[in-house]
Amino acid sequence: MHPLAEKYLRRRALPQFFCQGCGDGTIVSALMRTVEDLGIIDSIAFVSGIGCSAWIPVFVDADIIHSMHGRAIPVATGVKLTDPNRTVMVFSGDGDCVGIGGNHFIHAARRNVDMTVVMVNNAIYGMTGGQAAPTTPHRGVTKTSPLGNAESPFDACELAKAAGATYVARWTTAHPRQITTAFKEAINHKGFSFIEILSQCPTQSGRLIFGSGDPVESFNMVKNRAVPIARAKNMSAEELVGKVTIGRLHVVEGKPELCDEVYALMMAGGEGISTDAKLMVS
Ligand SMILES: Cc1ncc(C[n+]2csc(CCOP(=O)(O)OP(=O)(O)O)c2C)c(N)n1
Ligand SMILES: [Mg+2]
Repeated sequence: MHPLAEKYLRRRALPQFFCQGCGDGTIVSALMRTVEDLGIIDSIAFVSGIGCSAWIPVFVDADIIHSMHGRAIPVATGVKLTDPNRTVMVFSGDGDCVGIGGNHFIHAARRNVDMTVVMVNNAIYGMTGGQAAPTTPHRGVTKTSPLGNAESPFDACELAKAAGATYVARWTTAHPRQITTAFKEAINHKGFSFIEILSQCPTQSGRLIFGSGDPVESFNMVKNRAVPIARAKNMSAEELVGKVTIGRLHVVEGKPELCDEVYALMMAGGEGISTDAKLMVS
């Protein structure tokens, strides 16, 4: 067994249940490396919703709440507010995060809660058998869009930025080292950090949307869609059709963070801190 797995794998959660060729295993491995490098196994709290990707942190033997579909972020907000010294990290699928959980997602970004949300985007509801998600490409064939998806997908990173997230990055499962770096940057960033990871799902989106259930082909399709932001800047709109930009997309420092604000207001008890909303309008 790999030394990191030897050290951090939650053995009582075995056997793992990811399909052959699923990208989620790569993310488990990046997470173990992150926990090791930052030495945070005892101070991290994972929160996840329901879905295949919600199982990622279950295989790391740290504190975890495996909560409800779409509700990981409010549960994580509660953990952070009651225990602000915790490193709080949420793992969710695309359906979990921007489908049923979309409203929680935008408000956590607006509040700038100090947590890291990882959204594994496989472009589909994987666990429940391949229904269309808000990330399914236009005209993509799924179990609930057999004639092709009539809707257009969200760009979750743009959504996070617009809602107020202060760290936003996107990588793919073909970038395990960059995922690890992004995890570390996001954890060390004060505020709401969002990382989207494009991942292959040979069983559902590979087979239904992208035309191949072969793990290697599914992986290569994800990899080939990705264009680093520096290169994308020199590409035309036509060249970028069907491509997705990857990299560290957005960082803002210094925006007030929710826990700091709440505790400062509580400690001041109404003294010394202006609560005049007119002063806050810039
Ligand atoms: C309130 C609620 N609605 C629906 C479900 C059924 N359900 C479980 S997982 C899931 C979708 C999972 O898709 P996603 O979040 O993209 O994760 P993936 O399995 O693709 O990693 C759904 C609809 C549920 N468990 N609870
Ligand atoms: Mg999904």
